[in-house]
Amino acid sequence: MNPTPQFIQIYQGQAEHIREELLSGLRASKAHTSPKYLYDELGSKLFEAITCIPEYYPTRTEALIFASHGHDMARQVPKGSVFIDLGAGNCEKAARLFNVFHPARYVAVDISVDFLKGSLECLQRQFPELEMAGVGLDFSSELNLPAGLALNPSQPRIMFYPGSSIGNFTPEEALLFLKQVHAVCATATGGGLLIGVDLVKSKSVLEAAYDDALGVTAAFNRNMLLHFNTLAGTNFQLEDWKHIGLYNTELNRIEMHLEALRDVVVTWEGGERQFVEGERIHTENSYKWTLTGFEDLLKRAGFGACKAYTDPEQKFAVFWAQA
Ligand code: AVJ
Repeated sequence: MNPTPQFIQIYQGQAEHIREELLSGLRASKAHTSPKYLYDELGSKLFEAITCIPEYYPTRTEALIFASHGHDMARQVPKGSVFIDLGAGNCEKAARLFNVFHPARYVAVDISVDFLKGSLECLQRQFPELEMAGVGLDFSSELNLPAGLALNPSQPRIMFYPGSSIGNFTPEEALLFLKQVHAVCATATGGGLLIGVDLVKSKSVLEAAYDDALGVTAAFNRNMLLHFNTLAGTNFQLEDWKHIGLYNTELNRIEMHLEALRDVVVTWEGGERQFVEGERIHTENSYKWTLTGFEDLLKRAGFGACKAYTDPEQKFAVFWAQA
């Protein structure tokens, strides 16, 4: 029995470093920030809401793929494994698979530390027999799991990266990231990676998914400004900024931006940045892949046999890639 999960917090905000990273992105001639700053506590909740809106098909489609192919996936995946959930959020997706994959241990990793803590404690009560650990970690630039986890070298490792978060990386970054994921699960025990990938499709379907009628995605994107104000002491005003979600057909990616509705001067201790009306802050990329393009990427990252599971309309794919 594990009434409370082990919790290792590495990402407790190296506050000065975060502030510098943020401000240097804002000062750049083309202002930009990392999508990881979308996920403060409210941001994580707004993302949860996004997964429920009618136009945002990825979460629902991925759930359908797991529901229809989960048992086939489980046949490929070794039993008694440690299930390592990268970007676990509310831990719901992994929890739905516990009864299919029967992992021996669950490790949930997320940058949104407090949100993760709450989710995991609740999950531990539902699954008191499953050994659980939480890791507060920003793995976007380096996947360095803490030694304190004491991963057992003879326990197969299933890396779980659902939701198409891989789309936040450029193709070059995705390759580097997947190489690191491969290194973690490439033990002699038959582990691998279970990953969700959003597929290339029509511009209109994609743009509706990232600029929904209810305005939840707009709130999610604009909330980043409130998070900046907290992290960096900036004075962004919500009413000065509007949400942009557009599909860049050349680069196969959704881009989210915040666009200044008028000339704006943003100030902080020791600096300021002027924006002219119409100027944008680039806040997120969400790359879309083809089935063959992504399989090729997995191979280049070092993975062996791959199997892709999709929905009937091929909107979304889940790949199982053997380490
Ligand atoms: C969590 C990165 C998979 O790219 O679809 C949703 C984030 N951004 N709506 C995505 C997101 C705007 C989402 N990922």
